[in-house]
Amino acid sequence: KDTKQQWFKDAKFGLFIHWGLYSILAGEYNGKKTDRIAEWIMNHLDIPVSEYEKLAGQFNPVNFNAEEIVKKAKSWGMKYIVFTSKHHEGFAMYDSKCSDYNVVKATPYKKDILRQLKDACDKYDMKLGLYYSQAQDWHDPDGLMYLKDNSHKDYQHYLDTKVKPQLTEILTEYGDIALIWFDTPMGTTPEQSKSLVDLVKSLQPDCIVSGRIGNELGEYMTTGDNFIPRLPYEGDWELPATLNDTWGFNKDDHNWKNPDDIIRLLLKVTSRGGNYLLNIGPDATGHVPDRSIAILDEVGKYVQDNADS
Ligand code: JFZ
Repeated sequence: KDTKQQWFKDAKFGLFIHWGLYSILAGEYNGKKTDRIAEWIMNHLDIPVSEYEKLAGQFNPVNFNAEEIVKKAKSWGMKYIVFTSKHHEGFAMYDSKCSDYNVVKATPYKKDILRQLKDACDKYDMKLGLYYSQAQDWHDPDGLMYLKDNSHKDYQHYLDTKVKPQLTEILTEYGDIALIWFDTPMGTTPEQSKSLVDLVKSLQPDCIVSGRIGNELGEYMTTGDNFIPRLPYEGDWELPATLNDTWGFNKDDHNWKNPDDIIRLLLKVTSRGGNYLLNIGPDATGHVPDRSIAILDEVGKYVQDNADS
């Protein structure tokens, strides 16, 4: 019997962390605001790679405190954290040997965010999964970009020279990784998806692969924001959700959800066998928005008061 995924079935509640260079723009570039999710600003406002990559030179999140975040997640009753090791922007939040476009080599901060987070997770016995944007990469010339012409690109070349080497790094240099949260597969072929699954499994057999690997090769279904599958649903599933209307930090998004509504949804999700993965988006200094903490403190209090274990 396959029990490697038991922890996921039991988890119920997790913390998503969206963090990258987009947190510097915080929803605004050259006086223009994005009305969409803030981590997509490069795409939505058509910011050229040569301009966007300069943001790395400003990234200095001195307020980032991995232990604080992990301790908070623990206090909220969460059982796992999923962190954006590389989002669509293409920037690695860890010390990558195969792309200098990363937090250690390209920023004044120079420290490995993933390393700090993993150390803190290990210390407090928290599972860490990694979001990795396998298809979209707006920095690599051969990475895909949603709603743009990708026909001239050598996608396979990008998979071979960036995705596979980077997946190998995050799965060999940071200890146990609970899951890889792939996303937006776009035109990835079944063979290509399979080759990524095989790579993950060859390096860490117990690492779970998310549904957004594409081509129905994932080991659980991750739904759209606020979408709950109809019963009966047999497989494992997870609902990722934001606390306002963005994943990455947006200074102008104050449309925060009500803690009571979040608690209601948590009950609905868990009663149907799913996991609720709630997001925070730290700002460019590494600070987690106060409102996010306040909401989760309230939700967490409910969870702790009603914990069954
Ligand atoms: C994707 C990303 O593009 C986004 O930036 C964020 O990381 C989010 C968690 O995942 O966005 C999606 C992808 C698929 C759906 C919704 C949002 N979906 O299937 O409903």
